[in-house]
Amino acid sequence: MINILIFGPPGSGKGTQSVKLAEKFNLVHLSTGDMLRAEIAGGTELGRRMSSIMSKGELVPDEVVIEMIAEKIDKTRSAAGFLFDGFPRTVAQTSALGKMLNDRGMKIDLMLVLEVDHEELVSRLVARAELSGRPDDKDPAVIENRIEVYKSKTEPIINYCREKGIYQPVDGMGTIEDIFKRLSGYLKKFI
Ligand code: B4P
Repeated sequence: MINILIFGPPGSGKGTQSVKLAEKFNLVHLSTGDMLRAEIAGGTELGRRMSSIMSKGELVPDEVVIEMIAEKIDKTRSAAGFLFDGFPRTVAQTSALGKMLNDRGMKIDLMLVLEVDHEELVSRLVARAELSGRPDDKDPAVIENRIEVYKSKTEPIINYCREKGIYQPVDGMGTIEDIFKRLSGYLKKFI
């Protein structure tokens, strides 16, 4: 079993690359962003509560995403491995994931961090707003806030993973296929 974190600021290509990597390496793709958007689309009580937080570009409470992930892991224990996309996003989520995996005899093997220029992030998200209609992509101020939230709350996780020896920065600039080849190269070393 191999467990991978795919990491990077909003618009860095986490979701885009995760779909491709999960298919190629037969991993279960767990995206907390997708799970939360499914709650909103389904009109659930949780979705209604999370929608206003997400549309401002803020992070939803740690306990909400931790519970979602734990449920998914337990439903798919026979998987060849998990690809965590957009989770963890805070130091508290990272500790919770470490404990969750440890309790189940699993661990994080690799953290892939996509590195992308600021202007490129903004331009990708603005372009996606046209197609996706995502409220958090529509407003440039919300995009900037998401990038700020990434820097203040999510980036500190990198130090934790560096200390564990699982940190791998990856150039996230270029075409989707070029970046996919780079990421695949790192995964192949584990599979
Ligand atoms: P996410 O769904 O994780 O979304 P994201 O950070 O915006 O990145 P995403 O993965 O979707 O985009 P990608 O870079 O692939 O989070 C959304 C919100 O949910 C958060 O702001 C937060 O409120 C909440 N949330 C989620 N997880 C949470 C957690 N754990 N804790 C608390 N809150 C949480 O792609 C962006 C665009 O770029 C796409 O249109 C894509 O086609 C394009 N693109 C990708 N690669 C490209 C390339 N190489 N060249 C050109 N375009 C490219």
